[in-house]
Amino acid sequence: MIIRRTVLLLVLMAFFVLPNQASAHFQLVYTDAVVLEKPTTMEMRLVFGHPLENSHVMKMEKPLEFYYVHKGKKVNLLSSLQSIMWQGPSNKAAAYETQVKAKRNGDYIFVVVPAPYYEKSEDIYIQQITKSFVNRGGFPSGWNEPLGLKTEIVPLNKPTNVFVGSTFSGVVLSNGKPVAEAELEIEWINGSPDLNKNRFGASRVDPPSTSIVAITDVNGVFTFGIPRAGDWGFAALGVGPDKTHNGKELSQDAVIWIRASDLK
Ligand SMILES: [Cu+2]
Repeated sequence: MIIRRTVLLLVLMAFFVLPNQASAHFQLVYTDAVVLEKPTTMEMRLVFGHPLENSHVMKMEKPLEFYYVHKGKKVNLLSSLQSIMWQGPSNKAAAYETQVKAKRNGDYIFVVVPAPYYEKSEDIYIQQITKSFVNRGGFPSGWNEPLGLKTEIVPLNKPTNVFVGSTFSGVVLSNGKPVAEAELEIEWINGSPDLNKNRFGASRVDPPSTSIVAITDVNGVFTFGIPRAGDWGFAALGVGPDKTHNGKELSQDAVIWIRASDLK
């Protein structure tokens, strides 16, 4: 009887829990403060994980590209990356760190082009071309401009200064063209990143039972109402022009991170 109940429970779990889990992959380009007043050396981390579910972290290979764009000028950061191990709630995985000086006013737009990651459970490669933003001095300088990436999300609201209760909109581009009906997964960093210990903290909320999804309109635009302060990530799935890698399907995704705060 107990065995039967256990089997039934496992079947139910497989049916109801596994397919519904809100566990989208997200490439993180993370730093603690995204609005800087003084010249600052930023601690940056590149981590590949499931931020809302706050479950296992995935192994990153050395990225193909990592740089920032400041007032139209590209500053290569690839050679500054150092390998680290990042601790998730259930495992550790290879990640990267670096320190970046922000001396001048304006927007620092970070871009990582990761090496494609082989996801066994889906038998596909995933490559999340990811943008995140830091502003110094309150002077905007290009956060709303496309960077000419294979695929990217261009923000329509200032990504370093989004308030809880307002909305965030963006345009999904592939080869510079808006993508209609693109599906986006939306997540919030549930376990606060601890950059001293290179780990995610404990989950602060129970993740929703299914993923949060938005679809772009005919102009490639999506909008999401921000319910909580912190880091929100948007991943447009499979929108990039590259469709295969090593003879297998490639999901080339565009990811953007924004920082939301409470209006006090
Ligand atoms: Cu994963």
